[in-house]
Amino acid sequence: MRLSTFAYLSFLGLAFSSAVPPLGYERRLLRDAFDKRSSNASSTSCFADGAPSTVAPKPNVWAPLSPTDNLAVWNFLHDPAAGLNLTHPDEAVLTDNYVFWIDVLHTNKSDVLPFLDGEGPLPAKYARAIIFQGGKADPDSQEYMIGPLPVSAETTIEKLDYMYNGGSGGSVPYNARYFDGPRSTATDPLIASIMSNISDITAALFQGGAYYGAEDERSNLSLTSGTPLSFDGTQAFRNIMFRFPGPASYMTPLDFFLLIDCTGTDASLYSLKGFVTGEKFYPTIADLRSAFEAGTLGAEYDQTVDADWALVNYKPELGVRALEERLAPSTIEIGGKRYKLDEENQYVEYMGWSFYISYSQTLGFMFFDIKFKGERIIYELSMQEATAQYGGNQPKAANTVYHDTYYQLGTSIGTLVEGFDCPWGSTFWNLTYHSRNTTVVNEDSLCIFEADMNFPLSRHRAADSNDYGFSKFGTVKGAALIVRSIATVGNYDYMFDYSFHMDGSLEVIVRASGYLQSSFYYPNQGKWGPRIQQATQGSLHDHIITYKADFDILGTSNALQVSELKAVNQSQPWFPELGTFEQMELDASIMETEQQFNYFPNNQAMYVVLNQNETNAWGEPRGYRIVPGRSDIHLSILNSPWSLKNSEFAKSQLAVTRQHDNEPYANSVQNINLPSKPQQDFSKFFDGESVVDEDLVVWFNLGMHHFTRAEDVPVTLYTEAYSSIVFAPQNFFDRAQDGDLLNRRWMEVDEEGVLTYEAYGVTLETCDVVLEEPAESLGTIFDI
Ligand SMILES: *[C@@H]1O[C@H](CO)[C@@H](O)[C@H](O)[C@H]1NC(C)=O
Ligand SMILES: *[C@@H]1O[C@H](CO)[C@@H](O)[C@H](O)[C@H]1NC(C)=O
Ligand SMILES: *[C@@H]1O[C@H](CO)[C@@H](O)[C@H](O)[C@H]1NC(C)=O
Ligand SMILES: *[C@@H]1O[C@H](CO)[C@@H](O)[C@H](O)[C@H]1NC(C)=O
Ligand SMILES: *[C@@H]1O[C@H](CO)[C@@H](O)[C@H](O)[C@H]1NC(C)=O
Ligand SMILES: *[C@@H]1O[C@H](CO)[C@@H](O)[C@H](O)[C@H]1NC(C)=O
Ligand SMILES: *[C@@H]1O[C@H](CO)[C@@H](O)[C@H](O)[C@H]1NC(C)=O
Ligand SMILES: *[C@@H]1O[C@H](CO)[C@@H](O)[C@H](O)[C@H]1NC(C)=O
Ligand SMILES: *[C@@H]1O[C@H](CO)[C@@H](O)[C@H](O)[C@H]1NC(C)=O
Ligand SMILES: [Cu+2]
Repeated sequence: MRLSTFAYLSFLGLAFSSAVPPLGYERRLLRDAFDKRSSNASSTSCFADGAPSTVAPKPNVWAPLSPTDNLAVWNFLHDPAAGLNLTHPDEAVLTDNYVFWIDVLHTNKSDVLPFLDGEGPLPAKYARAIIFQGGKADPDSQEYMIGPLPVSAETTIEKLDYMYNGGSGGSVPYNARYFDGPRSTATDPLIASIMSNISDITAALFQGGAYYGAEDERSNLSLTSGTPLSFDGTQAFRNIMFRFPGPASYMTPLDFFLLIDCTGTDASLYSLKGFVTGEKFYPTIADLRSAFEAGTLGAEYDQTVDADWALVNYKPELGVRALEERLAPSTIEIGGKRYKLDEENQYVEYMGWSFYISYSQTLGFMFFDIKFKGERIIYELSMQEATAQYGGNQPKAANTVYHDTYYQLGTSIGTLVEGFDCPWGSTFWNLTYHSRNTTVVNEDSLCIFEADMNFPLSRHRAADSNDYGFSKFGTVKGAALIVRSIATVGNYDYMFDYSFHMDGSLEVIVRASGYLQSSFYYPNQGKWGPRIQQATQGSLHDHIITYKADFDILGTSNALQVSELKAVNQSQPWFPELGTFEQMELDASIMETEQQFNYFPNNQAMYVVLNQNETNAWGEPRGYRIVPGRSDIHLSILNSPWSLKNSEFAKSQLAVTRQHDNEPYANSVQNINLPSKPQQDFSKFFDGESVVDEDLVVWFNLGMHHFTRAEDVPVTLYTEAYSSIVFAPQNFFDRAQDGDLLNRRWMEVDEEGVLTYEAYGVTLETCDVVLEEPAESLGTIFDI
């Protein structure tokens, strides 16, 4: 469509700049020259306007805590009357009690449904708080629930034990609790003393690099140790790897590891366990020194001190690509926004879809009450955990398993760059979370936009025996609403997309970019990944992103149907010459009990969540299919001591459970340091309960086996590191939900060759730029 393309471009030039909403500070920093161009051209373009507003049918009962409630809870906890004997975190040492964080507590579904669907009361709001209790005789971390909110005479502080099945409720042993500032500070004197003692050795091995302590200006090595740092909470250790510091320190690891024991709250008892370098273990300083003096230490390659190669900036040395100085194509909501928002209630309506968005500091954005054309499909859709497990013949990679909720993944969701992270003109929402008694705003951290799918939703050109090639020709526009956020948790930038398609299907996508957690490169270590730079190995690892989909297909009475495609030998009397012959048939059954399971080999089974009591016009039960997308994997290793019982949710592609108020989450946020004695053991959800005609929850995993490569430098690419799944109507309707869309073209050619072309009033000129679509152009488009 040559003419239309021309119209589109002039349209851009005319009206682009007025699409920009008021800017905040960080956004202003991020804005680039293109975006700054601010003409005063008439702002009459359709897409310049924000989304029309709507009013949510009910208030958002899943909303995060308000700043007022957070402050009130903070003050309530710190009131001496609460009896918690809390110290301010800034002043706290290991043997004090202090607040780790406060967040909203999941609202029980059994309280929400009567409110949402009937005249039930507004569910009470509760906060949850994790308090480190180093001041106790048996120090631990204890989680509390505080409510109802707002704080009043009725508000109480109770131990939050009910949702943990590990046996100790909301209590986590001191050794396994989050490794925060005070714990890190407590280990530094030991590390500094050991590393000062051997500074001549590290300087000789690592280009003058030495470590004298976190606050010592002479230190020019940085250190890192990950998780788990305990197996069952009776011990704590740090397997420390040294690196060259800087913005890309993840990419400049050194071949030097210090292993220490840091059990308990008495730092004077912390001790050296040994050193590792050159794949050898040295239990004492003396052992290390004698190896050094014997000249046996040292690596073949030097790590790069200047890691400019690891920055995501322009690298002219890669060459010039013709025409690359031109602006790249963009998705633009050219006809004006086609979704409605209730920002106060974080509620969205789009093309038949409606849903609420919520947010938690650990899980990030969550979706509730997802309906299509007024019928509920999913009660809750939320990311539950982002796990990564590494492999390598050295202590750091072998020891590393991450649960990113431990690091409060939700608070790592940051500002998005318009035009790059999300299309120009997207709706941006701020993210608000609380830190102690204050409220932090991460500006423009959620974006909402409708995107051209760049392929039609459906089409058919009915071949005919006339002379014109076709007689009837229909094609329907493909578009989807995408809700996106990006969490940068340490090294990785996880991009979370939820795509609401026109036909009632819903796609969940996760992508990963950012730095590899790399290792020092030794020759002949290909088993754990390739050499990707002078002295850097891309460490092999798995990413497993666990999600919860609490389906409510037309109510809570649902079942999971498994339709296996089977090859069977049959005979058919009209093919006597074949005798028995093989063909395929469907073997459908209903899954009886809760279980973890994997997709069939060759994807030879279909999974459908359906309501056996609700049928479509054809008498078929109405349901939604779970369609595997790209890279729907589970963890490669199932019996690692580092992820033994605290990562069970990562070990199957799918799972189905009965919904229970006391099983809201797949994982607990401090489970990572308890692999052999978990606070929450997902596998205990599977206790033989029936999932037939029950309220069921589907847990699914996306992820990537990260086969690292030189192209992970400087950072991993979103093109390759992505995984997806689709939930698609399966006999939910009586026909495809594309008939009611006006964004389509319909053409008919009669016997005389006269073309009728129907655009249903939807053309490019719905914006200012009026441009006739001249009839003669059709000839060139359709070659008739
Ligand atoms: C836009 O208009 C305002 C008010 O007339 C003026 O102050 C401003 O300089 C104009 N901006 C540009 C980029 O022309
Ligand atoms: C309160 O905690 C402090 C440590 O922060 C401790 O020294 C003190 O004994 C505690 N008081 C009570 C009454 O438990
Ligand atoms: C360094 O470590 C060795 C071996 O443990 C010890 O004998 C020596 O006293 C230490 N030196 C210093 C300065 O701490
Ligand atoms: C570390 O600091 C020392 C002393 O300033 C210097 O000689 C050496 O080059 C530095 N090494 C690195 C890797 O930064
Ligand atoms: C986002 O936060 C900034 C800074 O606090 C504020 O100016 C802006 O109005 C907020 N945006 C929205 C949509 O609330
Ligand atoms: C938050 O706590 C700090 C330190 O205790 C205090 O200075 C500040 O006034 C508090 N802010 C509010 C809003 O209460
Ligand atoms: C069908 O019969 C053939 C011949 O006996 C056999 O080789 C094949 O495995 C059978 N297929 C199935 C699905 O049983
Ligand atoms: C489904 O319908 C049957 C027959 O009407 C009824 O007996 C049964 O209780 C219904 N089941 C559910 C879960 O509603
Ligand atoms: C939520 O349900 C659990 C399990 O039934 C219960 O223990 C808990 O008290 C409920 N929470 C609220 C806020 O009512
Ligand atoms: Cu990776």
